[in-house]
Amino acid sequence: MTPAPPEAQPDARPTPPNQAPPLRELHATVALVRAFELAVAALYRDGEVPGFVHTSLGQEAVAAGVAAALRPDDYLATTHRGHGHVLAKGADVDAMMAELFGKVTGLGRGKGGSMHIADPALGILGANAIVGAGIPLIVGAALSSKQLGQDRVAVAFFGEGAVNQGSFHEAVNLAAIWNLPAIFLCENNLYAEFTDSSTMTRIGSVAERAIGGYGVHAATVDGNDAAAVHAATVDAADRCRRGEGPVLIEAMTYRWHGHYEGDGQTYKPDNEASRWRERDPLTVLRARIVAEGLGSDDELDAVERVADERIERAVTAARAAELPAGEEAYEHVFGA
Ligand SMILES: Cc1ncc(C[n+]2csc(CCOP(=O)(O)OP(=O)(O)O)c2C)c(N)n1
Repeated sequence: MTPAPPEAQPDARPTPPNQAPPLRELHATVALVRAFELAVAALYRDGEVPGFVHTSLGQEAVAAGVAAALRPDDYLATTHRGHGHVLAKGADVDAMMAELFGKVTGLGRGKGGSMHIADPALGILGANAIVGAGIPLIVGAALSSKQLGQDRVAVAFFGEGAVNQGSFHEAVNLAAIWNLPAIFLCENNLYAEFTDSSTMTRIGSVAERAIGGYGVHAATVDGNDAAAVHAATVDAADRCRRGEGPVLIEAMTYRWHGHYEGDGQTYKPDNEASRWRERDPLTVLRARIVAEGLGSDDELDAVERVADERIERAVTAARAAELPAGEEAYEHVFGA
């Protein structure tokens, strides 16, 4: 049995007036990621984007909520499903799209593709095709921040499937005993590849595992509510910057598409997807924005149109760009 989508709880945790979540900013980011992922799914289906792609459709609120709570100089590491995290942290949209096309104008000059996006200037230490590999990486970044006397925070995104990897346990334990400014951001979308994640461990709650196993502060949030994710991340980053050590956030969410584009999802029960789609991150945000008088449906439609047009421009530019020249096949393979 997989858990049902969380019920909407608009009044469960009233926001103090001086700390209102940036709802319009969150909406614009979710809209941008949604437009990017929809375009990528179609481009992959049509054979324009090579390799494998794993989209985050349905999970966009996590990327938006976390990124809006970070500073530009904070670190981030992500996974095979990391387009949204990287875009929300500020990666150039044209360079992201070109990278997926394998074009020389891409963030990695077209050599990394979807699963190896990085932009160190923005603190984006990389997407990673190896499940769990980004988690120790951010412990290193958090250690450097502490050693250098900076107050930069490092965030690792990972799925609940990665929590059964040794790298997760070693990394969380080390961050805990060294009191490092690390945020472990688990996007629990209920499935790891084609397997119901509840069949992989006796303890269903990742937050409980972090608290009981390693004594770190942990919280579970509605991952389809960008404002709730934002509030949890603001709290986690504050704790980290105050020197209180690492925090784990378990964001409950759902991926709308398959593990990879083209996966038929026959392993999911009937009606599960439709129930989660009722809690579409865009719908959740729009309802709150309209209810709080922060924007009208027409204004929000316009924001979503702008996002679509931005992605269309990125696709046009990526199509027109060149592939890397054959002579540079061995250049930029290792970072200095
Ligand atoms: C070390 C390692 N083992 C196995 C794989 C194959 N693999 C790719 S994604 C995946 C499941 C990941 O599930 P989860 O961490 O929950 O992330 P999600 O795909 O749900 O975002 C697996 C087993 C891999 N890439 N790396």
